[in-house]
Amino acid sequence: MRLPPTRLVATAALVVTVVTACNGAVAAGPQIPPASVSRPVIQRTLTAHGIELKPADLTAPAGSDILIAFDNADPGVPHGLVLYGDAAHTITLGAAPVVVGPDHQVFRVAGLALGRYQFSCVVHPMMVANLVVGS
Ligand SMILES: [Cu+2]
Repeated sequence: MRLPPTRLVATAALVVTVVTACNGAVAAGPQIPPASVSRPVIQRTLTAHGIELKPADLTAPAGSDILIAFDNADPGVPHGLVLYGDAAHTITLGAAPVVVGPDHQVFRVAGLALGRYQFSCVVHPMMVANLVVGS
């Protein structure tokens, strides 16, 4: 089949646009560290129960990868956990998708610098917990 010249140009422009969009999405997406990176790995657990995150405060050493185990213990209630890097909740460091409890998920956060970080539920923003990364 032979496309008329105008149709061919439109098709080529569409392909270029899609490729550009894909490249932009990859560059802006979260950087997943390769499995071969030899940082220490620790695990912390957060539970959603009674529309609260427990415990309210977690600690972790700087530079360790953290496996966040998120336990949604509220039957029939959707929760989605996000770890933010700033108080305004504009920097997302890791997240578990929204799921209806009871459910259990694990996500990995790459080594963090010293500081204070905050967990929150995307469905219930008043559900918060702190992560204090120390030395
Ligand atoms: Cu929630």
